[in-house]
Amino acid sequence: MGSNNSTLSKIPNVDELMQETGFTPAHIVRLYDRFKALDKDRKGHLSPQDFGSIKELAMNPIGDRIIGAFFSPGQEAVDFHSFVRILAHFRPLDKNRPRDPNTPEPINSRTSKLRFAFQLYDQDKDGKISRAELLQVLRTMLEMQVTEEQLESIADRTIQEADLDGDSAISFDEFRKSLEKVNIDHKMSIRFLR
Ligand SMILES: [Ca+2]
Ligand SMILES: [Ca+2]
Repeated sequence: MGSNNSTLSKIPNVDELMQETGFTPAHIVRLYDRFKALDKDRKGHLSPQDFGSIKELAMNPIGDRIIGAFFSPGQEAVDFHSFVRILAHFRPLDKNRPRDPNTPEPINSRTSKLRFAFQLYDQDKDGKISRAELLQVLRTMLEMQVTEEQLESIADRTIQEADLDGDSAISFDEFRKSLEKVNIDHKMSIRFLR
């Protein structure tokens, strides 16, 4: 624990960060080591290229989009705190912890996780997944396995099933309802934290 403490003391506002994300001191230390290892030229922040060496992302068909989620529009650097906040979306739900209704929604709540997944689809950030946006994701995920015609029919069927207000796009609310029974932790099992 001694070396953990000396690592933690290097991180500004580490207590707030742990409270906000729910990560334990041991998690934070591991993430800090991971961050430093990714930051090969010791810039103190990560660029999109630094993420290229994460094997789980390189092999993930929508890895580029996940990497994109770490960066705000026009931004090319992510510091340690933002890095940890994004990764907190991948932390399993706290099933047994009672939630104080006066505290803000935890980052790893089901709703936050769904919102994170939703924005991976909604690339123009207009709050809706259009048919074109859905097609783009499907095309990357199912590359080579299906014909363009089959892709389009999967996209149309998906929208038809999820679209409740008939605007031929999927809003966040419709997205959430259509995923009501899916185990979101399983869907988001990117194992950064091993
Ligand atoms: Ca959109
Ligand atoms: Ca709709």
